[in-house]
Order: sequence, then C-alpha cells, then structure tokens
Amino acid sequence: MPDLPDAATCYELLARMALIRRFEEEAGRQYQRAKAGGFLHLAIGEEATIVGTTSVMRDEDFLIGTYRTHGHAIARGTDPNRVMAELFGRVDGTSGGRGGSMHIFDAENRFMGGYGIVGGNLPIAAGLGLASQYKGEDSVTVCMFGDGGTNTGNFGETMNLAALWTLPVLFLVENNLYGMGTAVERHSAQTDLSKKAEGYGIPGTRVDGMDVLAVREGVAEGIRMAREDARPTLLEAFTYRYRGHSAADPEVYREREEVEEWQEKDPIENFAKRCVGAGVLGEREVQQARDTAEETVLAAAEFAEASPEPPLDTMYESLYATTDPSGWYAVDERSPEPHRGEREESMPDTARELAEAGAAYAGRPEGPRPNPALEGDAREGTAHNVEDSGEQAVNAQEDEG
Ligand SMILES: Cc1ncc(C[n+]2csc(CCOP(=O)(O)OP(=O)(O)O)c2C)c(N)n1
Ligand SMILES: [Mg+2]
Repeated sequence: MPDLPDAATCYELLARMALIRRFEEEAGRQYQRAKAGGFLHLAIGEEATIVGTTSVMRDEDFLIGTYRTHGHAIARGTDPNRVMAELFGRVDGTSGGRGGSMHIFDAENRFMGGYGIVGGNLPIAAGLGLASQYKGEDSVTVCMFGDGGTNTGNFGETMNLAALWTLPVLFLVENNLYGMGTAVERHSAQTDLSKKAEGYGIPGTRVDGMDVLAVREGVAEGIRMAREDARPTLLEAFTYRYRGHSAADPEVYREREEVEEWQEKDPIENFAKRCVGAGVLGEREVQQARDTAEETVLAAAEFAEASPEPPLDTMYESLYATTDPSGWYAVDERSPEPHRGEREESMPDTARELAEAGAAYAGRPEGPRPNPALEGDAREGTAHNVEDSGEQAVNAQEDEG
C-alpha cells in the first residue's frame, strides 16, 4: 500500500472525491426532478480512479473520457456550477447547454470531453498525443474509457498508431466490471484487460481503482513513461459503480450483495479512515471536506436553476468549430522521403487523369468499365515498377501468361 502523502495533499484528495460524490448524488436527484435531461451516467464509487488520475496530471496535460465524466471535469478544475448548468441545458453550461451530461467539455482546463460513442474517445486521444508530439510540447494525454470500450475496433486501431508513432498517451481502463449489463467475462475474451494492448507493443499493469493512492502511483508512472520515454502504456483500474449504468437501469444483472461488498471498499470512507488513523487528518477536517462539498453542490444546483435556457434563435450556434485548420502535414517522420508511388510523376497516367477529373470514371464514355487488373492502371503501374523491382515485373509477366 503506498504511503500517505502530506496532510495538504491528503485533504485535497479527500475533498475532491467528496465533492464529486456529492455532485453525482445531486445530479441524480435533479434528474429525478426532470431538471437534468437526456441521459445521465453517474460515477458514484469510481471517485478514487478519477481523482487519483487527475491529481498527478499537469495543467498542460489533456484528459479525455467517456459519457460518465461529470467528476472528471470537476477533478480537472471545471467549475461545478458550469457542469451542473450543462446538465440542466442552460446557457452557463460548459457547452452553453447544448451538450448535456454526456458531453461536458472544457478546453481551458484541457478536459477534452465527454463522448457518447463507446471507444470514440480513443482515436481522439491519439490525435491529441500526435498534436503534442508534432508541436514539440511535452504535454501528455490521459485517455480514460470503460472495460466495454476495449472491445471496440477503435481500441485496436488506436493502440496500433499510438505504439507505431510513440505517442505520449496513457490509456486508462476504468474497469467497473460491466459494460451496461454485461459482465467482463461475458463481453471480453481476454479478461485481463491490462494485456489487451500487448500485441501492439503497449505494456499494461493493473491497479486497485478504489485506492486513490494506488491510482496516483500507477498513473504517475504511466505519465512519466509517456512524457520522458515517449512510450504509451495501458493501466487497468478496478473500480465499481454503485448506481445503475444510467438513470434508467433496473439492474437485473447483479445482486444487491455484490454492490454492498464493493461499498465496503468505498474509496472515500476508507481513505478518510486511513488519514485519520495515521493522524494526518483530524475528524474535523474530514467533516469540513464533506461540508464544503455540500455547500458547493447546493450552490451549483441554485446556479444552474437560475441560469437561462438558450434562446431558440441560437439553436445552431456553438455546434461546429469554424476556425481554419492550422495546416496539413504528413506524419511519418521516420522516413519523410516520398515512398514508392507517392510521387506525382510516378502515378499511372490513367490514375492521374481520373484524379484530375475529380472523380473515378469522370469524363469516360458510358459503357462497361475497364477492369484495371487487365487493362489500364495495373499494367501501367507494373511497367513503372520495372525500375524499382525486377521481381515484381517478373511476377506480373507470369500473371499475364
Ligand atoms: C459504439 C457504441 N456502441 C454501443 C453503445 C451503447 N452503450 C452505451 S454505454 C455502453 C457500455 C459501455 O461500457 P463500458 O465501456 O464498460 O463503460 P461504463 O459504462 O461501464 O463506464 C454501451 C454498449 C455506444 N454508446 N456506442
Ligand atoms: Mg464498464
């Protein structure tokens, strides 16, 4: 078990977790009152994984998560008032009330969302890592996603690129044992999720996601490897959500006893007990953390309630980024010289004509389309390759026969 840090750090960790817990409880209550609309996914029980992670990130690092991320934004420094207002769909919300619970976004605090598509944040994390690398910044991206997210195609594609391009990204699986109502052993062939990226050259480790200090240690090491060694890694944190998958979950897939067993490992209660037991914090400070959380969250609900709804005629505002992209570039810097076939003059004439015409077969006479394997492009391509590779030319001649 990792040693306790100094009293100020312990207090901060405890206070953050208590705030997120209380925020989520209130969000659930406001959803019942129909003040918060859309879907609502609460992370009650997962606070140590969230706060342990953000507590060792630098301001310039990026965090990207899923649709269960009210706490992630708050842990990153987003004003709880603005998160609550977003849940309420009000103008003072993080996305002007247009995103709702699943799309909290705060670029200023480098909290990059908030995504409803399972696994959808993974390639974006690779993009953030690539941007840091390309700009020569030493910021690291932490990408948090669920156990279910490891089954998506995006997972494999992202691991491949992250390893290939040595992207400064830490991938963190919040393994809460279920993807909606499906248990890990029923949805993943490999149940040791930390191993799922090994084949791509991304090593993984496991950590107790209910222990804020263990998470800190694991994440700090992953961030260090990303920042100093340009090595992406995977960290699997075992955690548990006490509430249903979303607000509308009858929870028929698990027993009450299982939930209670995990509640025994409660990340906030146990950390508070440990701090008090070790004499690092007093009972009074623990109570103070809880009271402050209470005040902050009640104020957030009041703030959200008072914030106006967006006027109807602004419905189409703030939906798309309309600034120009800063430029286009090739990413393969290990062999920046053009690869075979990439030079314009090495393009087969037919292909060039078609490309210049703007569309395949544009300007061609009506009728049966040419078979490129027998006539046209493929043959021209082969002829061109004669200089590059005698072997290919021989094979092509054999095919002709
Ligand atoms: C691509 C895609 N498929 C299916 C869904 C529906 N869906 C929403 S959440 C979810 C479960 C994901 O579980 P996990 O990744 O473990 O995250 P958790 O909800 O446990 O935090 C599914 C299947 C979706 N949003 N996106
Ligand atoms: Mg899950």
